[in-house]
Amino acid sequence: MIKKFTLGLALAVSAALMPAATATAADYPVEKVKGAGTSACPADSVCLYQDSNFNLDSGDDGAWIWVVKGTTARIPDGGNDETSSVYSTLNRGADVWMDANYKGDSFYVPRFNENYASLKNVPQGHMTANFNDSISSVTFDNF
Ligand SMILES: [Ca+2]
Repeated sequence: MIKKFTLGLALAVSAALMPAATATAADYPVEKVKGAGTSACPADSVCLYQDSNFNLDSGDDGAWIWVVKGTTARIPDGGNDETSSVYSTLNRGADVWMDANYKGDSFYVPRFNENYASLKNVPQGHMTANFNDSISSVTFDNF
């Protein structure tokens, strides 16, 4: 009885892990969707919004969200240097970088934090930096 339960649990765990393994296998695990608001950001993702205020002011045609599912050396699909707001649903930290390959200035994006509705004055120590239309790569922290 216990053995059967353990096997069932092991199968359930491996099934739950499979989508993540598939997504991180891609070179650029990024999905491009249209949407607005932090609720449009899927679970376990860093969402790079084309416009400020999480695309909420973007008009009838909407705007793009690049949904980042893993560490990405260069945002694909027209998303390079396009981000104007950022939101994360990850259960770990992430950093967004100005240059490709995790170079240049960066900042840390905590989970469920709405402080980055605009990227024009991101705190950098005692200064601020303008990250608007600049983000080129994303790193996910290890657990
Ligand atoms: Ca850049």
